[in-house]
Amino acid sequence: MPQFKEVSKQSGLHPKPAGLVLQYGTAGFRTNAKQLDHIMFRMGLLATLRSKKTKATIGVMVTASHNPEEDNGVKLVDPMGEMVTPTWEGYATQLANAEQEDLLAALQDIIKKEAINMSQEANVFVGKDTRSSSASLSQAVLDGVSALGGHSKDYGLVTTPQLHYMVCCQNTQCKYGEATVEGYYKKLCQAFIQLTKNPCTFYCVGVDHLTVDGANGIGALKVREMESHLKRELHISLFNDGSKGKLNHQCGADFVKVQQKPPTGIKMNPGERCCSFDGDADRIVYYYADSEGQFHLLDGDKIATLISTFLKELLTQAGLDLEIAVVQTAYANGSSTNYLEDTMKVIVRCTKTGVKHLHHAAQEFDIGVYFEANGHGTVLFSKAAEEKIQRLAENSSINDERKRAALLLQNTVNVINQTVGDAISDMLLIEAILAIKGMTIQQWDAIYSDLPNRQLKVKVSDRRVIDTTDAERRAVSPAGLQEAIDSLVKNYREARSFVRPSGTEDVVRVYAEAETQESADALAHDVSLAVY
Ligand code: 16G
Repeated sequence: MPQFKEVSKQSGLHPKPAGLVLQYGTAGFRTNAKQLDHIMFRMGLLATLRSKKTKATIGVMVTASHNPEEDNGVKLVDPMGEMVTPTWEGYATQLANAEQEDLLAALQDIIKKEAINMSQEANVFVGKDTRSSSASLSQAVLDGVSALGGHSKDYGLVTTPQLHYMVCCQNTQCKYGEATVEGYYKKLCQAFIQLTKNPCTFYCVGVDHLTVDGANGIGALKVREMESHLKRELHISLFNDGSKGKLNHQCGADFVKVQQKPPTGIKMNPGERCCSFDGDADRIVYYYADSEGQFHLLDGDKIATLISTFLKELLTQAGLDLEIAVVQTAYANGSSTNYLEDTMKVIVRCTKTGVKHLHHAAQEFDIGVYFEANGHGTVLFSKAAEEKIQRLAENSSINDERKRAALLLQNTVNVINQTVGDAISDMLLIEAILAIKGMTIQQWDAIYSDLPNRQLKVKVSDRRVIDTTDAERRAVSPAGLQEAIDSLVKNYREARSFVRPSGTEDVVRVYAEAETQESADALAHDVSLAVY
């Protein structure tokens, strides 16, 4: 095949270090940036094949999310903006690990297995985060695409969810929106402005101000870009905007969630809402300090509760019979699950960690709200649900209450990036909900009280010896581990604990929750020793 000559030639410029083995993990490849040049080139090749196979535009995002600045990574985005399918994750690993001389054979193997028509046109969208390594690595992706004769569009610096959005817009012939960054801001901000034009907005509760920690990453840049579209409807004080600090260092959503403390580099006034993005702006957590200076975290579980409560109320007011569910993972705080099931009476599902699992489960409902406790999440509306909402919003013969609810639902659909968790979109939605409900962050926090919890990581010689079941809530191997955890849990009240091998780091993660912080800490410690 003529393209193969070019692949051979170009791959010589992006050689694989002999013997290096990397795995397409929970969210793509992720490791020290120095090891990634050949991976990027090959992901350019793979995205081109995937595009030929699906006859659609495919996305490639160069980012390592919340990892340190020295790392980088790459994620592939499928036609509707979702994560690439597991079979192709397998191909990604296969292609990444083929030694230099076996690369063409590995490519041919995929082409054969998938019966790819090589004369089919291919289109790939490429985006990157602000890491210093991202420029040359995204060039390597572009080289891979052109080596196989594909067309590429380089979006340059974008958040991960923005790239997912562009891919979806392109493949829906712009039904989902315009495939430009401007189009993204316009769609989300217009919906936000419509939502908050309600008479009782922030101004009547005196909290129109939001502090944002941009994690010194791409999200900060994009919040700045978006501000003019918000028409001063939301006043944002942006910290950790990349002008001084290091990406994700002592800041960002992952730091705040795991450390359960505020990021450095921000100014927190008592009672004021603050939020942190992660390094590629696909996660968000909220927090505030009370008048005694005590820190309060509102994580993905609190966000899911706020959003699902709001949607459920609107569905009732609109008189729409749509099934709503919340999808969580094992990390969801026990109090959130109890509140959702017992008080809110919504369906709750638990899946394995990783966005693709939650996204998939959420697709089974009319409205699926999915959030990981770490702040990654969004809301999915089925096509039928969107159509029902649309029809009601256009119906002129319904009463004012139903009409108002239908219009709010319609604008809620438009403010949400349904392709993937999106810190910017989630932030606008949360701000709008608080405004509409005239709710302070303290009132939101008081919906339920989190059970104290602790997360630890344990370094072991081989984390793969741990295998789990029941959405990672129980260990099936090594033998005896689950029994040991069960007996440790019995020592504490309202306790729960689980272990799972990380999909992004060479560690085992331990989670524990219990009635008091001391008990949660002690249980996590005990369980770590059982793993070790
Ligand atoms: C990745 C996942 C995130 C998950 C985390 C778990 C995506 C886009 N991101 O960041 O959802 O919570 O991995 O990491 O899927 P772990 O396996 O190391 O605990």
